[in-house]
Amino acid sequence: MQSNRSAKMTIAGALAEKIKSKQARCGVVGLGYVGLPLAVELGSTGFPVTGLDVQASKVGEINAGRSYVQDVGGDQVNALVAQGKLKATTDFSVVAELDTINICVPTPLRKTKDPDMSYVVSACQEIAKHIKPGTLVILESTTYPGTTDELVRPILESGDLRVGEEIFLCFSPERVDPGNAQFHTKNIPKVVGGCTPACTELGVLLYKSALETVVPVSSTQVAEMVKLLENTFRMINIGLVNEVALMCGRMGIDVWEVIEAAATKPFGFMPFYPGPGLGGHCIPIDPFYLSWKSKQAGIEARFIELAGYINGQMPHFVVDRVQQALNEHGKPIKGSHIHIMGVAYKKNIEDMRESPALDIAHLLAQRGAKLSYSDPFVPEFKVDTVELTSQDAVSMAAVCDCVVVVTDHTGMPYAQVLEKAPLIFDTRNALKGFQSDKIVRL
Ligand code: SAJ
Repeated sequence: MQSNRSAKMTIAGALAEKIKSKQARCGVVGLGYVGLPLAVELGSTGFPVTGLDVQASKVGEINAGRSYVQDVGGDQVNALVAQGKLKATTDFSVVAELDTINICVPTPLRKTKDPDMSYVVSACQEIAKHIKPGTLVILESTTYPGTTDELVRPILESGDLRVGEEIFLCFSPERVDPGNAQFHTKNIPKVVGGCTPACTELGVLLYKSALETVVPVSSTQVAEMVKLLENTFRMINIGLVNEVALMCGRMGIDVWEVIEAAATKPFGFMPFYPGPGLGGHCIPIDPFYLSWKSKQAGIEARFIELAGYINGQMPHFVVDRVQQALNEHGKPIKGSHIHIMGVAYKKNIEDMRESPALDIAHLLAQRGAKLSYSDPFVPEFKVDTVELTSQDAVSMAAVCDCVVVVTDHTGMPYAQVLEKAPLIFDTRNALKGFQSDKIVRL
């Protein structure tokens, strides 16, 4: 009669063998900018992968061999689907046939700046209905420390399977940086921490099979906190440099020149740049997962709150400065034609989530400006209830009262715009190196 302990070792051991031999049937829940690249990476490594998503449209695209994620080539998806290495479904009953499941669903904030865990909870509830013994589950969605142990684990253990014995549970922060040509899923070091040592070992084994560098940590809480430190670090430093920009503006100092010179320090300094505000689905969101949890632990995260306030004020600051610049040209903002260059939340991507351009356009329209925009990555842009389409920047520069550079996509016709525009407000130093009294910089 096998001892209970050796039976559990057998379960973990059998799963380890499946992973080592690439026979493990991998599932990825949530096929967005994190899940789809991971599914493709696992499939390219040789694992049979099943993508799971609640959106039938995404499932249909993948099964038709097409990609809808900027950094994933349609040819990659098509090849994997043709080889039978990748398929997608909305049917969670397939979980019963899976050996590993990575959860990559959104973790947004509610309007009250509290974490919205609804996507994670519903994914885990679906998984719990069908999960079999010998399954490794890894949560990748950015979240507060304690989520995996306090929220996910109880849902997965709602049946008679126990984490660390019949099933295994880890947290591994996603570090996808959309549009980054140098770093992608395979070569970004992967941090992973499990509920038990056996969980961690299996998580490390899976990622080592597909990725270049794996960084095991001692717990799920450490892994959860790693990601929040990374992104809170960015958000606070962006807030700091935005505040320095406000100071320099008042003191008549060129903040861009200050940062460029400070960046010559070969140690102990890392340049961040002022901008029109904080966009994206990570940096404006993740730090508030940390401040929410730390408040529960009795610590006010004052740095986060203050940086959040400063970053949130930047669109208002930009609009005030535009109004001031127009005023110096004898033009009220009301009735002026303002052309916005670049509306995505950062350069060279198409993503509009939390883009500061949304706030800036709304505030300008609220003050009576007539708006147009150019963005090669964003063909349509809705300002309040008005649907705009991307226009040719040079033609617009010739007829507008002011151009506002909000997102500095590479390759936009800055020189020609400068030639034609009567006034340019540059929030990104996109016209670095150009000298003209038509340019007003943040
Ligand atoms: N921003 C500034 N000044 C800066 C840097 C950024 O105003 O110096 C603005 C951007 O314009 C954007 C927002 O902040 O509106 C966020 O920019 P980001 O460069 O942080 O880009 P994200 O949001 O795509 O962040 C992702 C993150 N990746 C993950 O969470 C896995 C972040 O951790 C990366 O460090 C970042 O990409 C990156 O370095 O590109």
